[in-house]
Amino acid sequence: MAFVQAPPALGNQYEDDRALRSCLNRALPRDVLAEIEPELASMGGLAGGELYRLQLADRKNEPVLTRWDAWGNRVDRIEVTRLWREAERIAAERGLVACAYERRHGMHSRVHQFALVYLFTPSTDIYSCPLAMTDGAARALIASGNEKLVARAVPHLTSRAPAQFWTSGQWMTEATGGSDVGQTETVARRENGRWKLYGRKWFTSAIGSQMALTLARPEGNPPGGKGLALFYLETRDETGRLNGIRVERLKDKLGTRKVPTAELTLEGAAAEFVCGESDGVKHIAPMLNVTRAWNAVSACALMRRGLALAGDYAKKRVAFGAPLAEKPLHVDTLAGLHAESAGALQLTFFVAELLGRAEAGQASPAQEALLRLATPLAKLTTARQAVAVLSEVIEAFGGAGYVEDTGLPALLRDAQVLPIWEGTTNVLALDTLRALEEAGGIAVLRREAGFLLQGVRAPELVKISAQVEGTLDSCEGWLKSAGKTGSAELEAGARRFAMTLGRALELALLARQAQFSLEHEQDRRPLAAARRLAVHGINLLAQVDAEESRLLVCDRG
Ligand code: MFK
Repeated sequence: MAFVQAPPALGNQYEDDRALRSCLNRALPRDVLAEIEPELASMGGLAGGELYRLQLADRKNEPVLTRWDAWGNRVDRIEVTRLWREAERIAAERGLVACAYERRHGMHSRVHQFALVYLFTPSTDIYSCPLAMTDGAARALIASGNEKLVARAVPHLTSRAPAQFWTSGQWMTEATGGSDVGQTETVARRENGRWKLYGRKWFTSAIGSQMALTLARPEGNPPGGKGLALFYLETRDETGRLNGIRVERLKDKLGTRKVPTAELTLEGAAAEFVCGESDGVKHIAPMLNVTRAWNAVSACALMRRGLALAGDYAKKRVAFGAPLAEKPLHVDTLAGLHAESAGALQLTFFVAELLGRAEAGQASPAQEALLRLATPLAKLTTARQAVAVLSEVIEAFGGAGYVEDTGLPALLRDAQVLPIWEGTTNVLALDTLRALEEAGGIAVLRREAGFLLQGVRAPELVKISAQVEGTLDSCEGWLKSAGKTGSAELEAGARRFAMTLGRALELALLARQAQFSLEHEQDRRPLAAARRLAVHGINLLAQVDAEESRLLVCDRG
C-alpha cells in the first residue's frame, strides 16, 4: 500500500506549553495561578481539540456580504463563518474581554486575560481582532471620563452573556492614509441637534460590531490630527437598520480572510463626541495601545501554534532514515524558532504585567513610562518575529506546508497582517522615539534592565546580562550621535534602533525567566532559549550612509 503521512496533531495547548506555564509560574502568585489554571487548561483543551477541528472543517468558508434582499431593499447583511459565531459565544462566556475589567485578580488580571487570549487565538481565525478592538474601546471610553457612554457601552463590551455582549469597531483608516490618520476626510456636521458623519472609511475590520469608535473632523475644525474629534456610534438602530452606513464591499485580503473587513460610506451616521470636539488622535490612543498589546499576544499565539504543529510533525515525519526530530539540522532550525518565540512571549507578558499594574493603580510613574514605551516595542518586535518564524514553520513541513488543506499556509498569511495593522513597523519605530522622549530618555529602560538582571547568577546568564547592557550602551550612544528629534539620521535609523531595544528587552526578560526556571523548576529550557536568542543577535544598529540609501532606491539620475 502507498505511504500515507500521519498529519500533525495538537494536545492540550495549555498543558503542552512549557514556556507559557513557566512564565505564569514566575509572574503570578501561587494562589492566583492555582485559581486560574483550570480555566486555562480548559481553554487549552478546546483550542487543541474541538475548536481546532472546527477550524480545519471551516477552512474554506469566508464572510459573505449581501447588499440587497430579494425585493430590492438595501440590507448590507454580513454573515460570518461558523467558527466565528462559535468564537463569539466562547469569548463572551469565558470573559476574554471581561476578565480584564472584572479585576478578580487585581493587578494580575491582564496576565490572566492575555493567557486566555493566547490560548484562544490560534484556533479562532483571528476573532481576536474584534475582541482587541472591543477591549480597546472599553479602555478608551473609560479613559475619556464620558460617564454617559461608559454606562451605555462598557457593560455590553465587558459582558459574559453572549446575548448582551457587544464588540466594537475601530474605524480610523481612510484612503488618504492608514498611518497618517491626521489626513482623515470624514466630516461631522451638526444637523437637527445631532452630529452626523459623512465620509468613506477604507478599511474597517470586523464590521459586524454593534458600535464603533471613529474619527471625523467637525466642520470648521483645522486640518491635521488635532482638528479631528473622537466619535461614538452604534451601527444599527433599534429596528436593526444600519445607522447611515453603507457597506460598499468586503476587502479581498492576503490573510485574515475570516475577518469581515469592509469599505464603508458614512452618509449621515448619527454619532456623538466621546471626549471634546478636537484632539481625536490623542483620545483614541488608549484604544491603540490596547490593540497593540493584543497584536503582540496574537503574534506569540500564532508562533506557538506553528511550533506546536511543527514539533509534532517532526516526530512523525521520517526522512533519510530517521524522524526529523532526530536530525541535527532540523532540530537546530526549530530551536532557533523556539528561542525567538520565547523572547516574544516574555516581552508580551511584560506588557501585560505593566498594563495590569497601571490599571489597578499600582504603577509608579517610571512603570507608566515603561508601559508606554514597551507597548510599541512589543508590537513591532513580536510582529516581525511572527512573520519570520511562521515562514520557517511552513518550510519545516516541506511541500505540505505550501498546501492549503493542511491549514498551514493560513498561519503565515495571517501573521503577515501583524506588522501592518495597528501601526506598521516604521510607524511604531517612530512612536518608540516619541515614547522615549516622553520618558526622558533611555534611562528608564536601563534601570529596568538592571532590575531584571540583578538576580541573575548562572555564569551563562551573567554573560548575557553584559550583552544586554552593552547593547543599551550602544543605543544610548547612537541616540546621542543621531542628533535631535526630527533629524533625518534619527528617523532613518529608528527602526534598527527600536528593534534593538525590543530584542534587548526580550533577552533581559528571558534571562530573568531562565534564572527563575533554574532555581524553581530545575528547567534549563529558558536558559537555552536565552543563549540562543543571544547568539541570533540583539544589536541591529548599523552605520548607514543616507546618501547611499537614496541612491539604492532611486532608479534615475
Ligand atoms: C489581533 C490584534 C490586533 C487587532 C486589531 C485589529 C484592528 C485593525 C484595525 C486597524 O488597523 S485600525 C487602524 C490602526 N491605525 C493606526 O494604528 C494608526 C497608525 N498611525 C499612528 O499611530 C500615527 O503615529 C498617528 C496616527 C498617531 C499620528 O497621528 P498625528 O495626527 O500625527 O498625531 P500626533 O501629533 O503624532 O499625536 C497626537 C497626540 O496623540 C499627541 O499628544 P499631544 O497632542 O498631547 O502632543 C501624541 O503624544 C498622542 N499619541 C499618539 N500616539 C500615542 C499617543 N499617546 C499615547 N499613546 C500613543 N500610542
